[in-house]
Amino acid sequence: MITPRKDPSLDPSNLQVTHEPPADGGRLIVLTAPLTEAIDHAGYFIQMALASLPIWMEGVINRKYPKWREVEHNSDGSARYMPAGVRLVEKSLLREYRSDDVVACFPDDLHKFVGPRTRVVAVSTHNPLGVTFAAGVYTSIFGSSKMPINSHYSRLLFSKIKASPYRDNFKVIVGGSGGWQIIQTNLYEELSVDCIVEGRSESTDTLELFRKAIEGQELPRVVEVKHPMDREQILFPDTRTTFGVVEMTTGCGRRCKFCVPDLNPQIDLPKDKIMDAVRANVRHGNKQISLATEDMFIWGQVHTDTPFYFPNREALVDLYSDIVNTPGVEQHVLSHSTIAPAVVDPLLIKQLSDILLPKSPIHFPLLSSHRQKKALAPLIGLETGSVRMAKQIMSSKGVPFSIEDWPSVVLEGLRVLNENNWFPAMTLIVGNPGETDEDVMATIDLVYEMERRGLFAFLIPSIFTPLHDTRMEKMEGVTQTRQLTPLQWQLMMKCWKMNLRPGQYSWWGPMAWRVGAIGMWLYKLRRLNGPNFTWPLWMFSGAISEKNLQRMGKIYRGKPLKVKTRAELIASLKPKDWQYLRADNGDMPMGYAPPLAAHAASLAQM
Ligand code: B12
Ligand code: SF4
Repeated sequence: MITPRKDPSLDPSNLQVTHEPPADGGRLIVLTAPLTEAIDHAGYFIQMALASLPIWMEGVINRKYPKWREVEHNSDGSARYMPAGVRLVEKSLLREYRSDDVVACFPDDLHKFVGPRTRVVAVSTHNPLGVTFAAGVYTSIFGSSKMPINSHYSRLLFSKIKASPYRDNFKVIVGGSGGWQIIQTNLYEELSVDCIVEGRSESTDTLELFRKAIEGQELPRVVEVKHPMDREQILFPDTRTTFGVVEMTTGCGRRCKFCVPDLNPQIDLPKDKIMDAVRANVRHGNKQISLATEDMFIWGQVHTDTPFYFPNREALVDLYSDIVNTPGVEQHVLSHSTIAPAVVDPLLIKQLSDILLPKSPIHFPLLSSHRQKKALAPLIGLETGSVRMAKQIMSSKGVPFSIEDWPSVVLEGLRVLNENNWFPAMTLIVGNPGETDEDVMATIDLVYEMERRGLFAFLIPSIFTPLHDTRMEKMEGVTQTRQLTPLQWQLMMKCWKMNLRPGQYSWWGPMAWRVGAIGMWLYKLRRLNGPNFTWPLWMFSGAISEKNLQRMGKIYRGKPLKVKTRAELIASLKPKDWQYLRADNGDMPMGYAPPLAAHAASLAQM
């Protein structure tokens, strides 16, 4: 858990700047989000870095992106763009309130809209305290000041609201995927929050809550609102969203025990509404679009006669090509996916690459074979290389393949992806409850096997975090970096070493890295992270070769894995699933007969 430090810049009494009250008395309902979650600058990675780096490293971001704090406004001072969550709250409220009662603004502009007339300030937040996967880990590895940059800015927002001279007149309602963090840390008073909403704003319960707040009634601390059960009830933004985020699906269906979004119903949203929201973004000045999903490959295959894990190739190709061909869309980025579909339908990956690569803003010059060196980088969960662990926490992660074959599914899927210039960011969970040294060694084996095969994914190890409401909510894994075993540290450092491979081809790269890593260790990290961290860091720095470190008994070098080929994986499928395979991918199982309709069509062509 992140321990908040006392920072005078967050003290509301230091923030009580006197402004003229808004001429119109302020808006009835003011919506906002932390600056670091609202910015639409420099692509996804900046926000991920803001969530993962401690506040004392903010200078790194400032140097790399000197303009990251510059945001765009509409003529009335409201925000030109806001995270999709804010836009949907706005849209939900506009079903009941007039447009001049509701406004969405950046934190620095709150004083322009919060006035004596304001009754609700509603905050949408993704990750206010940095206690989710990955975000907390890196700050705690790096720091005496453990607060991630994003948490600092979230707290700054709450301090500004707390310092408002009209604070007694309005209620503060918080929602979004990070609201649970405030519930769990019980920071209501400190952050000056009255109520947290768990669930989607479309719900009539949310409207009821706002009504109560406007009437000045006491609000419960937590309100759980229902998730819409069908696609028609989900609203879409008709103004600009941060990074052009438009929802594509809710839920997932693979049922991993640690997962929050999987708790939502599996819904794929209608294409016409997605396209309207894409056009609305473009109309309001956005050039980038990203479809938010847990697994892009289920779209078009939810509640059809085919199991969702056999992707609907035609539907996906049609959707994505219409999006990238929408006039005004100059950039498109992928959000989340799973890896098994790449093994199931490699031709789908190829066709999507042909459509999506030209509009991808991501360039990997040392990895991509695309003529402009473009790449696609969805976020994919690898989580563990241990079949024993995978069975416990995510037994359906690789369907239609058996979880026994999980390492092969990962390696084969990554091969297909890399061949098509997809270089995914893959998350790994370290310190799962009950994780043994053998489990960690199995994951290390998988990572070394990737290296041996020349496969590339940006590996993001994070420490197990029991997320609210999941089936692992009550479980505890590793809680501090000092508790990590030498093998767990080694896995984390090996991932980072592999990630830096494409950046190390200059003569000075490895040298700078060695000196930097060891200097940092001498200066700070050895005290923070304890003795188990020492040898993995030497391995990471490359100052002593891995071979020598293994000889010295300081690290475990993964052993070669016996991996199934795609043909062997396909052959392992249950015969009842053969009907969903696409023959044009090849590798069909022995005894496969094409489905009758296709067979008849091919005969007719003869
Ligand atoms: C797109 C996305 C991103 C993008 C863009 C984020 C942005 N600022 O717009 C990027 C890649 C930058 C990103 C980064 C991160 N993300 Co993210 N992201 C998503 C994703 C795929 C979609 C989010 C989205 O816009 N959904 C659509 C909107 C409409 O949904 P929503 O925000 O939940 O809003 C609904 C409700 O929550 C509610 N609501 C929202 N706000 C409010 C406010 C009020 C007052 C009320 C009443 C209701 C309400 O109503 C809305 C619907 O009507 C989700 C997964 C998902 N499917 O939700 C993960 C997800 C939200 N991200 C997650 C994480 C962990 C991160 C990172 C910490 C990852 C990292 N380590 O770097 C960072 C944090 C970034 C930061 N600044 O701190 C987790 C959050 C886990 C948690 N908090 O418990 C999720 C759930 C993914 C996951 N499977 O774990 N992310
Ligand atoms: S595959 Fe990903 S989104 Fe789906 S249930 Fe597992 S962790 Fe959740």
